[in-house]
Amino acid sequence: MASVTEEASVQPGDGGAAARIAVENPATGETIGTVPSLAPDEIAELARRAREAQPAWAALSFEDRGRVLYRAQKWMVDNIERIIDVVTSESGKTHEDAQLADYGYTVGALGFWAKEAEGYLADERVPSWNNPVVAGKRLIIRYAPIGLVGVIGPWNYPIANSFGDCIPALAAGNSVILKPSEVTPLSSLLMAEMMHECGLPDGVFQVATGDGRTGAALIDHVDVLMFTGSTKTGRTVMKAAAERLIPCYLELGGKDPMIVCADADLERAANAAAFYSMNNGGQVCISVERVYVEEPVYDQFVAKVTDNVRALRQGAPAGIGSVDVGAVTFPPQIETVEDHVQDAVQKGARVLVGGHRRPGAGRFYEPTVLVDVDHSMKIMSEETFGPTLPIMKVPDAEEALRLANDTTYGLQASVWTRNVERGEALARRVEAGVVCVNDAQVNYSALNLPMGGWKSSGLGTRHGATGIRKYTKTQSLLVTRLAPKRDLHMFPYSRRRTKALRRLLKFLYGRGKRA
Ligand code: TXE
Repeated sequence: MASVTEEASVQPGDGGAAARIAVENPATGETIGTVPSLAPDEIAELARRAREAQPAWAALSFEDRGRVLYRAQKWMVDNIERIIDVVTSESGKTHEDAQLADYGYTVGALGFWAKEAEGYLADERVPSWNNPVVAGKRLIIRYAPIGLVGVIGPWNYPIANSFGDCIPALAAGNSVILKPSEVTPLSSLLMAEMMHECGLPDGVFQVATGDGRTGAALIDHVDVLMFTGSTKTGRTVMKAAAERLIPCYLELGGKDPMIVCADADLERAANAAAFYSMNNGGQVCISVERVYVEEPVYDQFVAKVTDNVRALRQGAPAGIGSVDVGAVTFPPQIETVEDHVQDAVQKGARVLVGGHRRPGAGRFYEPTVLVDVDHSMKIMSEETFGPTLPIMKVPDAEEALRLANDTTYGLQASVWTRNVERGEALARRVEAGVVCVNDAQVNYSALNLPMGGWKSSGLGTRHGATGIRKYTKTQSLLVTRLAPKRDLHMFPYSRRRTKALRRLLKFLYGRGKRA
């Protein structure tokens, strides 16, 4: 076990008076550490430090800030075992799941934002020819750091979905306070230790451990909020942000559909269905949550998926390559998974693989495949967020599309066909923020491709230009160099100048035929 244990102590503001939160290893049931639950006055103190530190950090060049991020990247490379140990031990996920996303995503993101932040945030010149009132003036868009960024994270990816969102905020010149999930706070504390060792000035990045009350207190102090979690809490968070009139970006739940057309590469589609529904124990906001298969290939697809899922090894991770599917990280989540499977079975679904909580130590739910499902069942309409794969037979892709869009969610989706033109055409009709053709989830690694939900799956995006500009204040500059003593539209109004202006407007906008 890594050294972020017992008394996780890199937390500033831990006055010791606050209640402590025990951190459990979900794969073994052991308590592996405790962290403080910060009270509102301690959050206020963190915010004060953050605001004190931010101007000097913002005054550095992109290159200088990038240097700290590059150092952190090297730190991650040098400390890979320790990082993966902390993530696996507090989440119960496999080494491979921790390596691919929490580690792999973040180590790449540090370099990406170090390199790209300047380009995304460079001053932009916009043309002034579109209105005579501003013609010839210099028009500039500037992206200034917003100040203090609050990030509230979930438990499913303790580094990627928490610290990962802090990186562009730091690159943009902000200070950041991260409130990790109370279920998995140790990874974020390790990231704070890393940033400190890599020379980030004190106060620029701080971790505020605690539960929802600590998160609510944080919203009272920040200038912008990035939240990842449930739709229910997302609504609460947005109300609090509205009270303060601060921008708020939300990445919430999903019920991502997979549409398998009859001409798909079935082998690849079946491998992908098993992997993208079960990786990270299915606890992925962009997990394949439901599948629609065109009738001619349904039986073949189900047989392949069933074989794949039956072969999965599950248990407490005991090193690299030891198991395929890990534990259920969040205690109440296993009740949700059980409830969804039982509800489906009661309404006529058949379980082909799994279908039970595993007895013994740790919190595990068997990788589960269900068929004969329909939209009256929770497993097809509510986020399950577990190792389940319900598969539904459809007459054609049009029906699949109708069912795919029959949801309040709209995070991601995938379409599988050898006819990529048709696949892309179908993808454009899916109501989701991201749609992959012959792929799933991997778009998250494309850091220059925005990712965010439609409908109840969220607001705003991470990644790409919008993923860093959301941590800035846009300032527009208009600079006039050469100008007459008095412009045509200024006082005093006169008949002659008004008529001249009117002729100009008619000349500019009144020519040409209209249909
Ligand atoms: O999320 P919450 P939970 C989904 C998944 C899961 C469900 C609930 O379906 O079953 O969400 O998970 C903090 N003000 N996802 O209960 O409550 C909280 O401390 C400010 C999808 O963990 O949304 C934690 O840090 N903050 C998701 C964070 O919000 C508050 C990943 C998320 O908690 C708060 C995980 C408040 N009032 C679960 N209340 C995804 N999109 O990837 C709580 N928090």
